[in-house]
Amino acid sequence: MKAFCIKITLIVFILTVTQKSFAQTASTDARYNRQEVMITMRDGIKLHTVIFTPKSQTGKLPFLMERTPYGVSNEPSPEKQTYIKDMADDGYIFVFQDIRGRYLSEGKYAMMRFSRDKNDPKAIDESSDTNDTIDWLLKNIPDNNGKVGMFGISYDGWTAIIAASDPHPALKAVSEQATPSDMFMNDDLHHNGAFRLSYAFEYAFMEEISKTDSLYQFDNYDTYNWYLKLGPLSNINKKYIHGKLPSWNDFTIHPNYDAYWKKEALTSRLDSPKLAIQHVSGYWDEEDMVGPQDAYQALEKQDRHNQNFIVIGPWIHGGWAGGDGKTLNNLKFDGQATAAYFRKEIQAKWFAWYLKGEGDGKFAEAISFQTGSNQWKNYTAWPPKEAVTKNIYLHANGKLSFDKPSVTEAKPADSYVSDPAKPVPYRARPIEETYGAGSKWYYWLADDQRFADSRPDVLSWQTDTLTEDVTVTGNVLAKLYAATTGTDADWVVKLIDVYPQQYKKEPKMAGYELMISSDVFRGRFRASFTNPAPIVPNKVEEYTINLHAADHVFKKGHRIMVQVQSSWFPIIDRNPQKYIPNIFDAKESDYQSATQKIYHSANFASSIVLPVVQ
Ligand code: PG9
Repeated sequence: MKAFCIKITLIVFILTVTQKSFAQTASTDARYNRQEVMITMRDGIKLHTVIFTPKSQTGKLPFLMERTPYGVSNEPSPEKQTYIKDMADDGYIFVFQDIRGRYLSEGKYAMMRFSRDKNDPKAIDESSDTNDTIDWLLKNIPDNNGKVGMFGISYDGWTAIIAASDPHPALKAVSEQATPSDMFMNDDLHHNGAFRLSYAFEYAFMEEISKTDSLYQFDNYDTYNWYLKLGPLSNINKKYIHGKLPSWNDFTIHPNYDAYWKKEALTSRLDSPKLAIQHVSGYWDEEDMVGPQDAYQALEKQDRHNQNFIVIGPWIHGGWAGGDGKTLNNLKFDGQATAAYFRKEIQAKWFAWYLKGEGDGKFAEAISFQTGSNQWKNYTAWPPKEAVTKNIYLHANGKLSFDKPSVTEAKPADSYVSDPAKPVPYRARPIEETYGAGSKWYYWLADDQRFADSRPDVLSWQTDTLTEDVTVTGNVLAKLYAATTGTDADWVVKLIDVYPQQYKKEPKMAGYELMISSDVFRGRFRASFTNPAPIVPNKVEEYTINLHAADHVFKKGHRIMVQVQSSWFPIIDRNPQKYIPNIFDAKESDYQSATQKIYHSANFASSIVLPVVQ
């Protein structure tokens, strides 16, 4: 998605306005000429494309292209779009295209279409559509310099990176931003095999019920109630959708990490960087935080010509595309305009070098905005090699410390009852429809976790007040030793920065519990994501959970906290807690309460593995 703000505008817009016909719609003061064309693909299907050329173009210019499922008819002139204004000021030929089967493009849509069989000359996929479009542009748009760049956020980032996997020779630079990489392991549809119910259902409905985006009409404003009343997942088709959403049907028959998900994943589609690639990720991206980190790692192994770069900042999904980025919900970054800086100093300069040869061509391998210290940092590798892993351990009485539990630990474990009839909400209720009016979806990863920590089914451990800063830069892991009375369980682990209870600098943040990294793990997948297995009741198992990248300074005077719980509803579907081979087939009676035990003994020392920079 281009940006969360664009997504809101887009949805409001599409709900109220019908598509306009092809017309020259540039306002008189626009600095770009606009044309709308239908470009014919190799199989005869025509794709709707909007092209902007600068009115005062003097020399030859490169193309900058974005391909999207979200509709391009209403694309304003580039210099009026905050996201690309700096590049519009530099001068490019901008191209926006509706992908196959969406909005005004012909053909059939497939969500994250599989790669084509290259032995079949008639086969198509997103990269062949891109290549056919580039062929057409080079021949038909005068005064181009023969070079193309692609950019885009989320789905649009995915179309860009897919184009880079099988690139047209003219494609020279791709900035994929918040692309999903593996929909079973991270990103929009699942996390570590746990199904992202509300997102998957609402997104599939939005994209597949019609060619233009439309929202599901919930009869309950608080969708927590709607999903709870839904009961077993099979009721989505039985009661509401009746098999009309192809993706939903696929989710129900692919509950494990099988060939379907592996084939879709970027890691199976990317080999080496064949052109310059920039990956952009947000530390608080509620949709596709991990995708760019994964795609970067996958390509980095083969990056022989130093063409693979990563940028990570303090942003929600697409948060760098609009506004100045001086704040993130309640957080403030000491006046640093992180989004505006990205657009001008990173994105625009990077494209200017690779498409026009302007600038010095010096780009750091990894650029990160470190929160807490609120400073941009350049690293020679991501994760940075200078970080040293240090475990921070859970203890009895809610304590957390860098000391390992000893044999004299007061109590070996803490426990709670996880009841699927009363799952822990993932954000404070009411939980509005994901993209519904007034939805607080966009910021939920940065919400104050105090709404959850008083529940009896959420456990917390915290350090004493820190006497010095603790800087965490790199990938965070949780090592949990846990047992359940059930035969399946979800484990949600959150690493939290607790602000001082008296916080004069920003009184609204006093005592704030800010998630720095978090994730969920579905217990059945502890040995294999492909072949799940029941958990043996009451047996202590070790779970290693990737909590992904962080670059954060826990400041002196703050505390570090860890929370553990077994539901995150309805973003994650309820685990029945009784092993059912396919949870999409579970019956109401299969959902049962379970007692969960989290261990912190000398033998079973649960901890968070932190990459600490001294
Ligand atoms: N997160 C969205 C998405 C991308 C790809 C597939 C499914 C969903 C998006 O914002 O585009």
